[in-house]
Amino acid sequence: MRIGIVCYPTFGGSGVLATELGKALAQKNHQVHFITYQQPVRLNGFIPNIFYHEVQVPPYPLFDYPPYETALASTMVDVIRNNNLDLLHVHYAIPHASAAFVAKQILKKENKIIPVVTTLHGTDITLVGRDKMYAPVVAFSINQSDAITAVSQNLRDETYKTFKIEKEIEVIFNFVDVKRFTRKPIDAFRKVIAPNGERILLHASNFRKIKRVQDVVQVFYNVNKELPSKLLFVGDGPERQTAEELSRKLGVCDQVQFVGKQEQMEDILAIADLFLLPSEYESFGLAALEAMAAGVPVVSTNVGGLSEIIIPGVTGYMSNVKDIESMTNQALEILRNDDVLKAFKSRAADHAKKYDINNIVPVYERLYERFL
Ligand code: GMT
Repeated sequence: MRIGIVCYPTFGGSGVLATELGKALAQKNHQVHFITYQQPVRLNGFIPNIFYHEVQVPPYPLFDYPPYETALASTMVDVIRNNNLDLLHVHYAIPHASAAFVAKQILKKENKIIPVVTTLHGTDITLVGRDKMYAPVVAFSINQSDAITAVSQNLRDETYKTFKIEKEIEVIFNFVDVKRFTRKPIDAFRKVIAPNGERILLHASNFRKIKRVQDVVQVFYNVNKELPSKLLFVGDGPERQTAEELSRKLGVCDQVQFVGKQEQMEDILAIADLFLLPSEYESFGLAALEAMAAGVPVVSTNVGGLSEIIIPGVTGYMSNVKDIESMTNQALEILRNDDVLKAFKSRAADHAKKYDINNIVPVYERLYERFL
């Protein structure tokens, strides 16, 4: 098949998932055309069967707000026409689903029917999408999609609660390439981060408010009082300063390292002992799944779809949002004893196999085939 994939090209989970899906489809001999405003971060090097089309928004002095959605819809039309695409798969509803609707209408006039699959990822429904400045267009364009998928049951339920959706929303869980994340730790790297064999705690995200990075620092501060440990922050975003200031205020800044945006997550996760994810909401928590695939147990909040991937007491633990004490106790329980930690690590890695790329990508392929 010839498939167009539209997504955010950044480090966010929706873009990562869309890129990994495109790469997996290309390996299975589908022709995949990415349509984004930048080269997606996980799309590096030359990959056969993959094409990249950049959306450019020509500037004009009149535009205080450059019309990205118009440029995106026009690029979609151009790519679909010139490459005879069979299907368009858009990830994250805003503004991709409405741009796809416009492109579809234009092509219909030329007798070209292009089915549109929209995958909902989370905040496109639960946070941004429900804002009244976006909601009518989001609801309309989701309903106009030929198929709608959500990355967890929780997100499907939230979508039905938030909008009047007239179609079935299919749940297709996010996935991880287990083989890629099954890595031996690089000893020299571990030594640089934790020279005296300290436990390594890790948080990776886009540092938005919803991630509650201040709770990561608080939990680490408590753990660090009891156990020699280090904290690695991977990623970047608006709350980085908050995390940095708090770790300075609590006197743990020497034990905390900000390593910025990283592509080689598998190498970083390989040296970690515990992943902290105290978010206010996660539709799924792809970062937590990648951690588990690398054999890293997760201590998180019990929000959104996290309970669909974390088994409490087996692959990690979950607590109420802001419950620092509970998250601290859970972290300590996992980290205190070598054997307990080893058991959590091995069960986390085992459980992640359920979401392996080889199990989930065929589900998307079967969905696409329905439109052939
Ligand atoms: O974080 C966001 O605002 C959007 C989005 C993204 O691009 O990272 O994240 C969502 O999609 C991921 C992939 O499906 C999920 O794993 C994340 O849980 C979800 N984020 C939220 O729901 C906050």
